[in-house]
Amino acid sequence: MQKKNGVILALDVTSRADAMRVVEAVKGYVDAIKINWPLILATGPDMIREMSLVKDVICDFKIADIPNTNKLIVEQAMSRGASAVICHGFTGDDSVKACVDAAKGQVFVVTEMSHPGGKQFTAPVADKLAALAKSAGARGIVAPATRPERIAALRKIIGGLEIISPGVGAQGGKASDAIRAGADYIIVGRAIYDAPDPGGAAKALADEVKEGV
Ligand code: 3DU
Repeated sequence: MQKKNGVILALDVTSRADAMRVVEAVKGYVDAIKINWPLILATGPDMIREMSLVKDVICDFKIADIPNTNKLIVEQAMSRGASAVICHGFTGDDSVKACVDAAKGQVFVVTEMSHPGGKQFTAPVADKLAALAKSAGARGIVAPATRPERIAALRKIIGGLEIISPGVGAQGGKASDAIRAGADYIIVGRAIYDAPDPGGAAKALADEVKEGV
């Protein structure tokens, strides 16, 4: 994934037709497509390959298991064309390192989650999760656009690692706030794929990211 627009599409639609329609409209304004369980369960894992022919794919499987299972999941995702994966860090350093090894470093570790419940269990340990991402050799972290001040705090811990940031739009966060706080990319789903004009919505977000820098 090379930064051009600073926008990652969260493609949480549940049909191949919707996936194709949205990707066709937005592909000029996003740098990667993030695929999560809804799309995979609805259309099958070959969707990873199909999307990877259009854009870099990040498999957001929130991988959270013992090291061997993590390794097997990551190998399946990467062999189908994923460029990167997202894993949880609360499973500990051996589990995260298993993902990092299997993905050759192309791993983003979830820290503080962006929804209200993210404050309950993930926020109190987010600094430690960010430090773990760094020590395990991950590419970056996932940090909440709904709390830009937390992006800034986590940036201090991870130094030059990348921050990808969900929570813009439907969850109430603002793209420019997240970027100004230190995010490299925003992750956006509903505010793009539910928009009457997904291409226009993605372009507006890419413009906002540029202005926010
Ligand atoms: O709220 P949206 O529709 O823009 O989607 C956000 C996406 O990012 C969605 O795929 C969700 O699973 C993911 N995500 C978060 O929303 C919050 C996190 O802390 C981590 C991932």
